[in-house]
Amino acid sequence: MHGWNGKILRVNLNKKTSAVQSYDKDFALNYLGGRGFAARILWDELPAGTDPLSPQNKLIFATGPLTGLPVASSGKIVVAAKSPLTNGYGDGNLGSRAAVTLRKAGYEALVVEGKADSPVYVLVEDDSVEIMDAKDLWGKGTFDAEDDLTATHGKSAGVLLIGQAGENLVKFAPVMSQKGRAGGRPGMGAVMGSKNLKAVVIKGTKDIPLADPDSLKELGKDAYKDIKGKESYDFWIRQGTMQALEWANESSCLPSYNFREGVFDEAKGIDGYKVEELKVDRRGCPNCNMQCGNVIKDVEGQEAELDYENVGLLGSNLGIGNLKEVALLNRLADDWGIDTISAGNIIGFVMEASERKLIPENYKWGSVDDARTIMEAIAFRKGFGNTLAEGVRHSAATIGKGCEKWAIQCKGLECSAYDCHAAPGMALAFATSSIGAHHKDAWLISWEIATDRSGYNKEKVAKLIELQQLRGGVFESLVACRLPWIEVGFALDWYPKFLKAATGEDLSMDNLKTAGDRIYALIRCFWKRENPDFGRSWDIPPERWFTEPLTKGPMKGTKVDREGYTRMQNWYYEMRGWDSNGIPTRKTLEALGLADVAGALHIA
Ligand code: PTT
Ligand code: SF4
Repeated sequence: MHGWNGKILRVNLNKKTSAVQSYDKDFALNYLGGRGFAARILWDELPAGTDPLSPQNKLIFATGPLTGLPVASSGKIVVAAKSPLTNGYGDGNLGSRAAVTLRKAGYEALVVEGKADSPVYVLVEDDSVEIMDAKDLWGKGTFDAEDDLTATHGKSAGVLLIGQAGENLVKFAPVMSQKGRAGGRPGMGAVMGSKNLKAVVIKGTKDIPLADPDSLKELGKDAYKDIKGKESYDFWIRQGTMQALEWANESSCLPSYNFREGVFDEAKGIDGYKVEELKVDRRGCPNCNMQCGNVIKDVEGQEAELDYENVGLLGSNLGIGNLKEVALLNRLADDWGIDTISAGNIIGFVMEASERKLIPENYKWGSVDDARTIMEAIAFRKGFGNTLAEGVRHSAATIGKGCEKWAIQCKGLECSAYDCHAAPGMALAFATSSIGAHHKDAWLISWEIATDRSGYNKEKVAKLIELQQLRGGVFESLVACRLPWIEVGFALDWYPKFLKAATGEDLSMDNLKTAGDRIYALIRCFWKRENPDFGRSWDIPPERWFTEPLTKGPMKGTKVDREGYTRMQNWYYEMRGWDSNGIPTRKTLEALGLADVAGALHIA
């Protein structure tokens, strides 16, 4: 096989063993890599009803046929497991040297199962696999722990690790790398912690087998040149994802005060231009020539890497208009290994609960000290932080008194930084995303705002499905960063060309989209198998967006129309070939080569 190594590395922490498993071309073509591999492995191997924090859960690090190649932004890796936050499928995608070194060690994926008796890390050096003692690393933040591991194993080693939040099983702890790359929002870091696994360190020196290495090299060079020549490239380099902040505020979708509003009076203090003023460095993922990690110094003079989502949730959503204060919260989240989106969402929820006097603590909007106190309580599970560490859905259910209506989540995952009072299509995108309310599968909102923002129509639903195929299916499985395509207009037709040179296979965009549909349907079935009552009532966005209109900004008075939303939800199921309860039909599953999955779920 070319393009794929054809090997998955298995490590069992109970038995202290490792093994290499081969897979064939059919598996590669049907599931591509990354999310596709992870979803199939979890479906095939997890006994139904597995406790996500038990040794039986499997933690999967998976790359794809483009990972690590000298082509645009290919230094990414998917981390997946059954989620302890949502009880469904969970994954995330982070940039890390480990993405490249895993492929160079000869594997597409590493699957970790079992639980070590005491803290360990896994060391992979090509064919050698060792389970190493990590007692001295346990309890350390990700910054110090990664420095220690790099000092021991050298700078060429890729490191994936957790902070104290993952050790403490905070249910929205992601896996971290390179002091500012985070992936696996629905608690992949907690799954790692539950296995007593502090880190994975990977060194690889082999060549990835390629069908046509010369063409790939040429294509890669041309592609990097193409990206650099794009009109929007220079502005991207200046602001990166932070350029979205001005747009979000002007478009009234910047979450403010726990997603009550879509505009923030102090937006100028935390926007992309402010970043330009304060920027001291730029970082990013391997193999990328449009690196987007903006580094500034926080209020304590320490470096922190900022992205739009982080600033939306830890800034405007908390009423904080000082970027250096936001950077402090961002740095602490990176060091403790806690997801910035869920953390900012939950802190906003707590500030609102305090304002409404539903909890005894007196927290104030705009106070970085209060936000820090709450985040620390979560990361270390102190006091009420122990409840908050279970996620906003659980916290709202614990407090009761109607606050579930303003717990801003879908399927248990906290919404990322787009207020949807005036974006019904994006509300549906959050509600139907495969991991809970995350924008990665379908960032419909920019298209929606630029077209028919207030419409409830089939065109919107069709666009949503297309984005889910491309973003949630293709990019998550190839595995490559999608930002060259989305942010600077790098054409999609480069990807089949890269694949042809790497694998020798003619895979058109339509083939890839079908693989995307297969992966989406499989993940949907995984949710159903793990949650027997799973169905259309799980695809509903937060109540606040239906019932509390915006009170200011250009979209003042707007809220989501429930009937219009239901119509779009119905069209969505029809277009996907799912039944009216949102479950893929047998016909759809068979057409995607998933008859066995239909059988396992007894779908007639
Ligand atoms: C992603 C989510 C995002 S999406 C952001 S900012 W964004 C948050 N970043 C966090 C962070 O930082 N620290 C922290 N402690 N928690 C964080 N949680 C949040 O995690 C990220 C970029 C970005 S920046 C985005 S949009 C794109 N995401 C991609 C994706 O999902 N798939 C893909 N094929 N390419 C992507 N490219 C872009 O990557 P999750 P990263 Mg992240 C400090 O993983 O779980 O999907 O959550 O990977 O290396 O940090 O790059 O405005
Ligand atoms: Fe990483 Fe940003 Fe480059 Fe994507 S554009 S690969 S997120 S540095």
